[in-house]
Amino acid sequence: MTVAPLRPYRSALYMPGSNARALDKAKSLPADVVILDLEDAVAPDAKETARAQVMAAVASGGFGHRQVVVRINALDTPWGAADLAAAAITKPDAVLLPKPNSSRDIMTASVELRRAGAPDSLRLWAMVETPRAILNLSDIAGAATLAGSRISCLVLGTNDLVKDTRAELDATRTAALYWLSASVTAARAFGLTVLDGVYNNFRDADGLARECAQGRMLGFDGKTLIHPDQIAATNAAFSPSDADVATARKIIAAFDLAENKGKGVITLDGKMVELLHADMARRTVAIADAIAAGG
Ligand code: 1VU
Repeated sequence: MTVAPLRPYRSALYMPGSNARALDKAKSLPADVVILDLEDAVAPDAKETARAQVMAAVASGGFGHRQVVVRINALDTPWGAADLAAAAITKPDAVLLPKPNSSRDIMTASVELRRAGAPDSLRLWAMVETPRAILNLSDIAGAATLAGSRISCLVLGTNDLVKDTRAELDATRTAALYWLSASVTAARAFGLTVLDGVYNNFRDADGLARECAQGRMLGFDGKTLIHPDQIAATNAAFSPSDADVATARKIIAAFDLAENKGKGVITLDGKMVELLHADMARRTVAIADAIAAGG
């Protein structure tokens, strides 16, 4: 099973692979992840140009702390196989696979990546964007237990889920809560990172803040984005606050006291604190340190 390394995944910005200007910006924007898109953001007649542009951008490097992810076209489209083969030799940090419905789809892409010469370090990220994927979340995330699966992250595709289920999302996203929570649970069960879907109304800062807060409460590591203006608020929402970090350090320090050595539960500021809270506190501090170090 893959255990995702402790690093921030607060903001993951999609950028159309056909938009050279957007790709140029990828190296300077403060996103933790850039997703160079060959799929939905690229029109059919621009697919080949986009692939060439994206691979040239990846090959040129210079992304600093940012994780570089290439979203390929699905393997049953005319472009998917060539996208995958190009990514395998260009070596982004990960390939994002659209519309997998089962662990079999994950393993097919993993095997194809190996055949195409991808290094073992190249990860596979999976979109969760079909009703069948929701029904099969345990199987998809459970691919992490299979040798060579490469899977390390689930990415919610809420727009596609809305289309396929005919649900309607309001500000509360009530209709999506089952998809969102089930995806977080599946990711955690198998040690994967998990990212919330996009907020389409990119001029609406209040709506984005509300959705980020909700995503964080549901347990997501971060959120996928469509516009650079969404990055700062999303980074803030998914960063531990100063108060969170101070509390975490206090819990760690309390368990480190000689009188608390060997104890499973202590009282701190009138509250019960267990060893599991110390584990959570260490994670909070480690993420805060990683953010402070630039990712
Ligand atoms: O000021 P400049 O001209 O230098 O730059 C523009 C624009 O190019 C840039 N920009 C971006 N740069 C990088 N990545 C982006 N995603 C991005 N979006 C814009 O920012 C400057 C200001 O742009 P703007 O405010 O004038 O916005 P536009 O009207 O140019 O673009 C708006 C859209 C929504 C079209 C654009 O943001 C975009 O294409 N976003 C990404 C869409 C996408 O990738 N969709 C597919 C993934 S979502 C999905 O599939 C759900 C699972």
